[in-house]
Amino acid sequence: MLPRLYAIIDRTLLVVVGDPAARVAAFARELVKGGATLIQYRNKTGSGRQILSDARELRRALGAGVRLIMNDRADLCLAAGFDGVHVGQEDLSPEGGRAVVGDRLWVGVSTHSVEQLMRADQTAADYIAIGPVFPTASKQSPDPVVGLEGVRGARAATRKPLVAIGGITRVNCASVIQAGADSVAVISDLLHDPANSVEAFLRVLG
Ligand code: 3NM
Repeated sequence: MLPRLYAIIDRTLLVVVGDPAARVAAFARELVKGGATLIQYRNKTGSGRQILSDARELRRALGAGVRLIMNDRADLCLAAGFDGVHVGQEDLSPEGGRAVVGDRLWVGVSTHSVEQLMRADQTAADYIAIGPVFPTASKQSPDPVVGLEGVRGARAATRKPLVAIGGITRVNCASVIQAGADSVAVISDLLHDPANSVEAFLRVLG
């Protein structure tokens, strides 16, 4: 169900010159050119208006072949015609997200310990993320790193598709898959030269 690479666009980490929605869409097109098929849009600081504007442009630019996931905002997932919503421990619950987006779209949930993961396993979530696997500079106040040991523990505790996140690079991604993750979610190691970076990840991940 999940591709090996789950690309995340964090709006606050993109250098935006000119039309911001066009810049976000151009970056996403590069990811797709490299082979990305699953992309999350993440924007923890922008207004609803800004998020929707970026998201609609993404949907328009990428077409139906790419699965687009909205971070946190189930309402804007629907408004932009996205394919799913991803919620964190402090966002809507997976059931709350499901109530908004319905049964057809995906709901994903972030967890940061095996205890949280076991709770998430009992919810309506379609997939579960565990992290941070390694230290990360892309998230404010990240939880303690869970390491590859945390990924192994997560794998043992759920049969749902498992996404690993946090500090994952072309260099360490194979070890994360080996530890049991179905997919790796990546922000910073895609920022520079996105098309070639995605290609390099996919070469390693197969
Ligand atoms: N969530 P990078 S770590 C958005 O632990 C996010 O749930 C995390 O970015 C979690 O690939 C993280 O640059 C940041 O480390 C991932």
